[in-house]
Parts: sequence; C-alpha cells; structure tokens
Amino acid sequence: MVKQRVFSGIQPTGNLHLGNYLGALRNWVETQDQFENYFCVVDLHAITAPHNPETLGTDSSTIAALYLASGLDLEHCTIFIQSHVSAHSELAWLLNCITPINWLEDMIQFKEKAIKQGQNVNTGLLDYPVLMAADILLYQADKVPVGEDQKQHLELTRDIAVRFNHQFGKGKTILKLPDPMIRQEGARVMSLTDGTKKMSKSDPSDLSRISLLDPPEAIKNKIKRCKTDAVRGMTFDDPERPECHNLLSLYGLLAGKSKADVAAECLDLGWGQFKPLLTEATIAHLQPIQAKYQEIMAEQGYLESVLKQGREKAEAIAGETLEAVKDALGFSRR
Ligand code: AQP
Repeated sequence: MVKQRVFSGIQPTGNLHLGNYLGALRNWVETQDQFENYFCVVDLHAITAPHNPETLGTDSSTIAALYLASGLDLEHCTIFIQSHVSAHSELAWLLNCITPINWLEDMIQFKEKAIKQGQNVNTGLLDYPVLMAADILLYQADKVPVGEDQKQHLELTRDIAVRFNHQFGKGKTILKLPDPMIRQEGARVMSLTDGTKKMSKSDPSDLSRISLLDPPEAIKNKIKRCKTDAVRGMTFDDPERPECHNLLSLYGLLAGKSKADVAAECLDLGWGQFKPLLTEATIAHLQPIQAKYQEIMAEQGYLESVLKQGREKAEAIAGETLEAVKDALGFSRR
C-alpha cells in the first residue's frame, strides 16, 4: 500500500525547546513508520526576523542533528535544509502572484510578530505563510503535523492550492490539498516565566524555555526559578493558574503519565515538592536525546551525508511539482 506523505519543518531561530519537541518533533517520531516523511529545517523562514548570519548555518545543522537524535529514522524520513532546495523560493514567488494580500494581513501570527518586531517588519514576515504553502505543496503532502498556532497557516495553504487549481488546473489537481495533523495533549507548551505565553525560541529570556540541549544544572535552575503561585496543591485546568496547568502537563508528557495519574499524584503537593519531580522527569527524558546528539556530531561527515541525500531526494519531488506549476502558468520550457 502506498503510504501517505507528511511534510513539516522547524525554523532555526535558536535552540529547540520542549515546545518544539512535544508540540512537533516527538509526534513526528511517533507516527513516522505510518507515512513517507519529509522533514525540513526551514532556514528561509528564519530570516523573516532579524537574524545572525554567523549562527544561521550552525543552528540549522544543530536542528537537523536534533531531528535524528530525537528518533527520526532515515528509513522513514527524508531530512534536509530548506534553502538547499531552490524550488521552495521559486514556488513561493509563483504563489505570491495568486495570493490576495488581505489573506496575509489576516494572519494572527503576522499581527503578533509585527507587534513584537516593531519598526523591523519586512515583507518576508507578511509573506511567510506563502513560503510555508510552497514548502508543503511542493511535496504534494497529504498531512502536515503542526501545533495549534500554525493551523491558520495550513488553512491558507489549502486556500492557495484551491485557488491555483481552480484558476490554472483546467480541471486537474496540480497542487494536492493537505490536512493538518494536530495532537491535543501537549499541543501548546507555555513559557516558564509566563503561563499565558507560548514557549518560544526567540523569547529574550532563556529562563522562559527548556532547550533540548540544556545540561541538567540549567534545567534544575530554570525549573527552580519558574513562575509559580501562592496556592497549595497542584491542579489542572484552573484559568487562574496557567503556570500550574502548564507544568503539570509537561510533567505528564515527559514522565509518560496520564492526566488522571498526574492529577492524583500531585493533588496534595506544594510547589516545593512538585518541582523536583518535574526536574527529574525532564532530565531523564532529555538525557538519551543529548547522548545521541553528541554521537551524531562526533561522527565526521555523517550529518553532511544525511543532508546531501535528503536534498537530492527532496529536489527530485519538488522539481516535478515546480515544473507542473510552471507549465500550468504558461511559462516556456527551458
Ligand atoms: N510552545 C510551543 N508549544 C507547542 N508547539 C510549539 N511549536 C513551537 N512552539 C511551540 C511547534 O514547533 C514547530 C516548529 O516551530 P517553528 O520553529 O517553525 O516556529 P514557531 O512556532 O514560531 O516556534 P518558536 O519556538 O516560537 O520560534 P520563534 O520564537 O522563532 O517564533 C511548529 O509545529 C510549532 O507549532
């Protein structure tokens, strides 16, 4: 039976954190054998915010290595860097020319990021969802695993595909409509310093997130200093206690315990008793990932060869879609 195709990516805007891992990466690993997977490091997206050219390349490699260290298996997955496959930029341009600008202005993430970036808003930030549409549509993906926050962008991707097929497809489906794959539990991991804000790579405070490569001491320190409240007893789902809900959810996900088990275990605990439990579960969960990461980085040439193979495979599929799109738009052939 032909497997459905999955595409997803993470941008190298800093270190991968528990949000990226629990909201995205871990889900990719869990379902990888059911699909034909394309997982990309979306570096072209990373320059829509001010970035550091000195670290962009190494951040991309680190993330690709963390994909592997977290358990992505090359038997099921193609792993590559977005900018290595030029079809992404090219299709984004072609789709720009059929995407109404007001569709982009309505995107919640654009509005939020534009406020955050103040004077520093470039056209790329507005155009980000079109590049994301190009990423997905190039691979004719059936499914796109994303966090809640990316759902709107996926709907836009579908709208762009519908519009393209309708205007230029002459009755044929040139761009396949993808479906989102959203996991409920752990879908949104919140900041350690503010339980109402999502954990984010670009948050100026390193104390707001736990990075996958944080050493045990740093993890201990961050959990020790995270925001708490004055209530005794740990409970889920209390809108007055977003930090408590977030940390209990994290504990359950990292320790592999159900919500009901965590609720029962932690009901009578104070913060001082709960924090060491969370610390221990976090360190234990990340330890094998960190060990595997060190192994991958120590093997001379290994990561480069994975990314080269990934690029070649990705280029073959992306190239076919790009040619079909250009034909439909009426470009002359080379
Ligand atoms: N806090 C989060 N909880 C759950 N999932 C999250 N994701 C990101 N943060 C959380 C999911 O990780 C995937 C990759 O995200 P991305 O790096 O491409 O963009 P992002 O969502 O903007 O991630 P960050 O960490 O917040 O980066 P910056 O700070 O650069 O904006 C996506 O599937 C996302 O849902």
